[in-house]
Amino acid sequence: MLLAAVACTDIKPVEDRVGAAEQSIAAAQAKLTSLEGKVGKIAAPAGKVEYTVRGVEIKGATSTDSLAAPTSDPAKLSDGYRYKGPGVFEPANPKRWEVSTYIWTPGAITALQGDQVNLRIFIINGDKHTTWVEGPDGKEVVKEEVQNRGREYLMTFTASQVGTYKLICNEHDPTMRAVITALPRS
Ligand SMILES: [Cu+2]
Repeated sequence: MLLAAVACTDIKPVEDRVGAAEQSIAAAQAKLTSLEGKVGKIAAPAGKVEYTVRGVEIKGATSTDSLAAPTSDPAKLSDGYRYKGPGVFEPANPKRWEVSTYIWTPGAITALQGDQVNLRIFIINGDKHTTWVEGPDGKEVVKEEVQNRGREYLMTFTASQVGTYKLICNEHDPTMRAVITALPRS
């Protein structure tokens, strides 16, 4: 009898600990079940995205020996194109003709709604670009500023609206226009 009483006394604390452990496991399982219901539904926190954008001029030239000059002036197709016809700008090389345009590269950027978007802009070609950012609603979200060759500029805005923001250079629009698409966060 004495032996049995000792055994019961020893087992009781163990049973208590097992019971406590079972309660902890049950609580953890309940927590896990509640979290599983939220998987894929938790929006990522708003962040900061930064892109380096370059202002560049791209050119294409040939000779009338290879290809006749265009019959309509490319500069009249859009404000964004430049054209140097045969002999007009290069008398010493009368057969050469050239087309060019200014662009931003990259020209398409993606962000999530609520992100702070930093555009770190470096001007490689062109002495002067008057640059600003337009929001999806057509309103100015970054004030217009003059940007010069060889300088770096930081344009910052919060993409509070879903839709397309535009980085625009007045002098070389519409070709010098980059789009920043703000997607819904979840
Ligand atoms: Cu420009």
